[in-house]
Amino acid sequence: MPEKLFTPLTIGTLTLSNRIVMAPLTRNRATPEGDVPNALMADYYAQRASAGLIISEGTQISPEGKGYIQTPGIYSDEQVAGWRAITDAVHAKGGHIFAQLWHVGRVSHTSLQPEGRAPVAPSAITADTKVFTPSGFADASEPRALETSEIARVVADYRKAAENAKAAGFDGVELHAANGYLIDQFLRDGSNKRTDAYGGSVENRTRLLAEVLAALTSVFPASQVGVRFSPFSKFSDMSDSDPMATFLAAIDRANDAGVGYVHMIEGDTGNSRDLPQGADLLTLRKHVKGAYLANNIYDRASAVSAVETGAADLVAFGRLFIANPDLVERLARNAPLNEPQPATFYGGGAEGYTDYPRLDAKAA
Ligand code: 8OZ
Repeated sequence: MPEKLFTPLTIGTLTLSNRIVMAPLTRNRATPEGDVPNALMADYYAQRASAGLIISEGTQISPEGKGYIQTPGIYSDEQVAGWRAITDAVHAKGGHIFAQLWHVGRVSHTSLQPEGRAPVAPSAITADTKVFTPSGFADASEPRALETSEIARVVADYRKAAENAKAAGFDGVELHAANGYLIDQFLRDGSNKRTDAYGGSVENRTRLLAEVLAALTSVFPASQVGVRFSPFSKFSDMSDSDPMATFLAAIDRANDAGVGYVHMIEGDTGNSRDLPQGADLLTLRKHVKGAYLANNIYDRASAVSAVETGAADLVAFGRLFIANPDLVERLARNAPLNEPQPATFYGGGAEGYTDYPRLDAKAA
């Protein structure tokens, strides 16, 4: 009997061939002119198509949603055509792929924004974090607080991006509501000091999340929409006075929308699985009505165990998928893994991207 991690999972009408998910991973290899997904990216994703589900790298829903150079977008016709070649390549290998819809909010720089404008955010509070600009790493710029009247336009940008994802052949979309980007900035009270219907109470701070999920589920069946949270992550200068209350309410919004899965970054993104006092993952996990996708520093043993015990339905791997295109086969055979090379994570070409060897190539 294979461990449950290696068995199929059906979500709505989609049957994933196993419970191993390729996490969304920013790699900064889109074409610099127009942030267009390209053939190199198609090769990279197709190499990883044996994942039960691939979640694309964050793809900005609008020019305003961009916070780093060479991240792909999903608002122009060229971008949709570029993504279409990628989803075709993944489907040809029997895989499934969702688009991660991304708006960075305040985690941006004037040099990356249309007409050099200030990035937008719930409140005019600068994030103490770095972004990657055309001239290298820079401090995030001071943002401008969105007017209440502008929020409908932001929601419409998300809806349009979901329509584009559908046109590009994606099997679904994941809303990036984690890691200190726009939706997360609204959720947590360290970054949201608004006094309108989108700030203050937990109900108000989760309102944008609910409106965006409603928009996405008007385009895709709700089971083909996921949402990613990072309740305890400090990444990009984030904080909340009561993360359990905030994220139980956020999960309520996800449940109300009927999403297919909730993707939880358990701990501090990419750094540690330590949790603050009072944090309890099992309580969050039990609150999720759809599938629960766990992420953050899993290895084979902890992933097998999480799915076996029901602590997770699916487990996402990031760095291990960077270094092992055939991660599913390697984990299934308990084979040795390639080591990820951080120097080539962000930007560059094929090196450290599409040239990690497969097991069979090594044997040959
Ligand atoms: C690392 C570098 C740039 C962006 C995230 C989209 O943390 C990111 C990201 C990660 O969600």
